[in-house]
Amino acid sequence: MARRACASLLSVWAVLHATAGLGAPEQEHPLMLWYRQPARQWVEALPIGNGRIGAMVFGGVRTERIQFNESTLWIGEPRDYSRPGAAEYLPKIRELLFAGKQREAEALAMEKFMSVPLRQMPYQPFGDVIFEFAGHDEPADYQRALDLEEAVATVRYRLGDVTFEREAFASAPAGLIVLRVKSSQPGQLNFRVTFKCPHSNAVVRAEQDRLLVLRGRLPDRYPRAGIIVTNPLRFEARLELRVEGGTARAEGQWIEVTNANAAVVLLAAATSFKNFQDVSGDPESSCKAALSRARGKTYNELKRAHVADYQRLFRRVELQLGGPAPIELPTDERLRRAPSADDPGLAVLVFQYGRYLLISSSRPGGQPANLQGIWNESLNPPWESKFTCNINVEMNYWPATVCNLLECHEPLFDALDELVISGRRTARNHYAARGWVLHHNFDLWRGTAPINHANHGIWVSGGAWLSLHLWEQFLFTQDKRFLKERAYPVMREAALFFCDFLVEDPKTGWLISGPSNSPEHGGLVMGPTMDHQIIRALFAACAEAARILGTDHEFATKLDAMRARIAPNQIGRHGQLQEWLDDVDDPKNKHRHVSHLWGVHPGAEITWRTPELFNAARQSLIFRGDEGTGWSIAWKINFWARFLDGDRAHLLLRNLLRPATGDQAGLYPNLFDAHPPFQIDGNFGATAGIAEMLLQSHVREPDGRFLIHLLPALPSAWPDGEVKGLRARGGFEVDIKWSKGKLDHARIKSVGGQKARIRYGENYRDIALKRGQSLLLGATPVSYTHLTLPTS
Ligand code: FUC
Repeated sequence: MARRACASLLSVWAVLHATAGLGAPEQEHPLMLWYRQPARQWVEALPIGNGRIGAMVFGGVRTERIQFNESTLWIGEPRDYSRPGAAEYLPKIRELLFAGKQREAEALAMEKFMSVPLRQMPYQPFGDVIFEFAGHDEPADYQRALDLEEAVATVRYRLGDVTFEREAFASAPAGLIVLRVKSSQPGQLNFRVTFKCPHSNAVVRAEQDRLLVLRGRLPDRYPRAGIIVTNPLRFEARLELRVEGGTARAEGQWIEVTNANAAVVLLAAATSFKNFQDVSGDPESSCKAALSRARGKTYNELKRAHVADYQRLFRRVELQLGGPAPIELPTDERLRRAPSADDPGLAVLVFQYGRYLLISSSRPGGQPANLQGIWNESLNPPWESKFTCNINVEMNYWPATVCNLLECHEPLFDALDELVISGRRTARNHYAARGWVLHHNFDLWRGTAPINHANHGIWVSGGAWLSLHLWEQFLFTQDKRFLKERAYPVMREAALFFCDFLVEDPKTGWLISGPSNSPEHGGLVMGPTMDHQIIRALFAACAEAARILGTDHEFATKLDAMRARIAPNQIGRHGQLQEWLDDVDDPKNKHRHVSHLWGVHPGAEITWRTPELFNAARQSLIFRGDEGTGWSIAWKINFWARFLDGDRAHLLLRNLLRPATGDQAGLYPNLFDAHPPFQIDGNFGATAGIAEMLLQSHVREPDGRFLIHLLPALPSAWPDGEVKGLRARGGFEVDIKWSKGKLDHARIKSVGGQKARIRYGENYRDIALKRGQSLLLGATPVSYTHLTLPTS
């Protein structure tokens, strides 16, 4: 679809460029970020990544900088952050909070209850590959681009009659970054290449004429939150050069290439990290192994394998929104224009960019996407570029399910297996509880204890929320083996923690959560609404999973009974959904977090089926306003979609599709989301939000069937369009085509073999499809045809 539509766009494009005399991008489709000048700052450079190694391509002419990361290079070492004996103070902290003495409770918690050390460790940059092209001073027809169809970054310019081209991609199958530099005429390519490294313990040497090595350790001693941290991690990068024509010569820290036609650079990078308890890996042999695997393969073979691997994931979903899509404009100019002229094509680009970024930063076997995905140039990144789990890391994974990238969810599940081990210690030491608990952040070392400050660090629902990601994966795939082997054990222990942790509120008799907080808002409290919504969802999911698996009958019954006693959602005096047990919300408060709406999204206990709570939640969102940090705006897109208000969701989307300024959320020139500063959650949240406007499947019928809601929040700005390959709960793949604001048809394919009810407007249709069967559905419930397609 995208390609067909592009053919006509492209001819327009070609004409425009011919008349304007501009250097037009050569690619064949509009899923591309492109620019007429090199990146001056990091947030203009273009990201590539294979899930483990990420790089930012600057596209400089005389000097090219490829700043790279490897996902396991972090300060610190295996350690237990929990504080033995903390649990002794839990009753006193609760007593103080019940007595209204929040300050005293926080002070006691700061002294006796927090993580050791108080902060977690930062993610680190690895190094830069620097190319110098002497004499490349006055380029003509300069253009750099990132092609989302192939996941390849390119740079092209002309010097006199010679055109120079560079291509860079991060290959998951090869485990390498691969670059090619080439000139259009033989013997014209002259450059030198080296590594730079921001860590003082690193050494760079050209060990052979075609081999550069960067070898290092992180600083021996690193002061952090009042303690000295030791850093046992070792790291190594190896750069292997293949030169076509010409010569290559090692010269100290540089390799010099003279009179070549083309050169291919293979970059391997690794650390000694094996898992959160073991740093005895050998980065040198990891790099050598990846390079030797690539040795028999030509550049074109490596590229073909990369493109095939990437497209297997990327091409599952296509989106087209009619209306203007000024692809003849470079992306930075287009972004500057977006606030004054709506650009649905930019929404498509941002939607697919989110999918691109998830594929590039989260692959099976690797680390989950952190606050910056995998891309970070700073020794001291914002919020340590950790895994913040009171919204951020969850938002990173919202597109994994609905946007059909289910494998990209796996690194999060691997991290969960480790967090269970660490979280059991924290449950025992801080709460004398069974099961496992995770507070509002984790790092490479899987810290689970409360960090930073009691007024926001003691938030107990990180593990519960993340466990629900396992459940969601099951809902989307209906894979019972996954449920049994991977999901249920983690969910069960997360629920077990809350069985021991919940306390009876002396005033109401309800079971409540506490000490905890409503994320980063209002300090340490008993009974924040968000916790109760999450715990209810976890208990319900866990009980349902036990029944599906035919296990833990009594435990499931106990969870049901406890769930019924948890403090309910309450409507307050301003008509709002209460954020806390008491009716103390301030309708003027514009705080970025809107945590008490968790039950609307990503939760599902407040829907159009519960109109009073639904309206109260909407009122709360209206009070909070349409601004916020990047992720906050992105969450609000999803909320408004769930409130079935497409135009308001679109308005929020436009608040994100604008240039970021010093303190205003938006997008940077490379379309990275600005909190500000850069934080990747907003990219992923926007992608999920666009999907949520077109398809929802969180509402269930009393018999457990999911309701697949077509075009629930279609904005008037997108009257015509088509989406293919979205996923729905219950195990479905959904294509939808619409025109003039109305459904043309939808195709629903079963991948899980469950029954479902379809909703479009006020039309409903029940379906029962076997695995692999599809149904073509028209705009009204009578106009449908039954198709049986071969199982793919
Ligand atoms: C949460 C948010 C901040 C920021 C940080 C990484 O603490 O409240 O806005 O996103 O995570």
